[in-house]
Amino acid sequence: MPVGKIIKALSGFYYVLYEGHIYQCRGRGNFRKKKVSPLVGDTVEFKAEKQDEGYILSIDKRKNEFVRPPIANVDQALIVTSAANPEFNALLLDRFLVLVEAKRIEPFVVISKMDQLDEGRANDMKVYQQMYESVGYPVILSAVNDAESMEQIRAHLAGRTTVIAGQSGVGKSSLLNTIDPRLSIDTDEISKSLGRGKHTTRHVELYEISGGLVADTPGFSSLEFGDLQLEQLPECFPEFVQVQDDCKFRGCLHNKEPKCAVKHGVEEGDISKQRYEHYLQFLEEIQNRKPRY
Ligand SMILES: Nc1nc2c(ncn2[C@@H]2O[C@H](COP(=O)(O)OP(=O)(O)O)[C@@H](O)[C@H]2O)c(=O)[nH]1
Ligand SMILES: [Mg+2]
Ligand SMILES: [Zn+2]
Repeated sequence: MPVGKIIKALSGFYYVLYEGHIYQCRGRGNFRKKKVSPLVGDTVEFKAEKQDEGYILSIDKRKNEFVRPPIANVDQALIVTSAANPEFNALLLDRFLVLVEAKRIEPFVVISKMDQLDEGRANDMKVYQQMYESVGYPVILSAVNDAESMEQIRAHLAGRTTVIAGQSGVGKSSLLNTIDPRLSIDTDEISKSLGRGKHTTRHVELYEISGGLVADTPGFSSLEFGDLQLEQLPECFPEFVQVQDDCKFRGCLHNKEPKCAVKHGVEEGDISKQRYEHYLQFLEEIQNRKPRY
């Protein structure tokens, strides 16, 4: 049986990519009894006599899976945040990074719309770039009219399955369309002229870009930490993980504890004070979360 990849799910059909062709399939088989339903990103065994009359027979074991957006087998997340319109927001960026780290997927960051900044503000973004890269996150400063930045992003997408996260309006769809004009994904501009309102990206679909697959999803629709446990939060900051063995207490939350290596790192300027402040804010948010039963 051929083994392909689900690149789109719509109205009860699954679209399976196999050797450059797309097969429209329905679900059928063992997974139904096991109450597993196919997800975009699944590797599946299928059978198709015709291209529009296929059946999915089994689903391969998933590397990971997500509910919002509904997708499986993600290798990395591209977090897009804009330098302007909407204004750069480091707190929101750190929130996305935590959510992605918590899912154990590798993030990389694009700061878009750099063409809208004057030199002074552009330099501020370079300082952010250096800081995040020292944490271990690749950062690309981009603009759709800056071909070199588009090429860098394309190189990052090659050969892997990527989800794109980021606030509405930061330029996610524009970026993909620029990298590969064949995609013609709806962007804000287009949807406005069609009078369809702002929320243009509705279903999850994987697009082929330079040998990789990319999902332009509505992003992480929930930016809440949901079921993230308090103890997990420090693990979502790689620069904390690097020094945590030097904290006096095991399981140090780097908050009120004495002899904390993270706080020491902040004082010494080795760890970004702003990232640490955001961490404390997230910690408080999780601590104040209403218990769920
Ligand atoms: N100046 C500038 N505008 C951009 C850039 N990228 C996107 N935009 C504009 O930002 C708006 C939102 O873009 P869109 O791709 O729909 O954002 P999405 O909601 O993240 O998919 C549109 O009006 C785009 O033309 C960029 O690099 N520079
Ligand atoms: Mg979009
Ligand atoms: Zn500590």
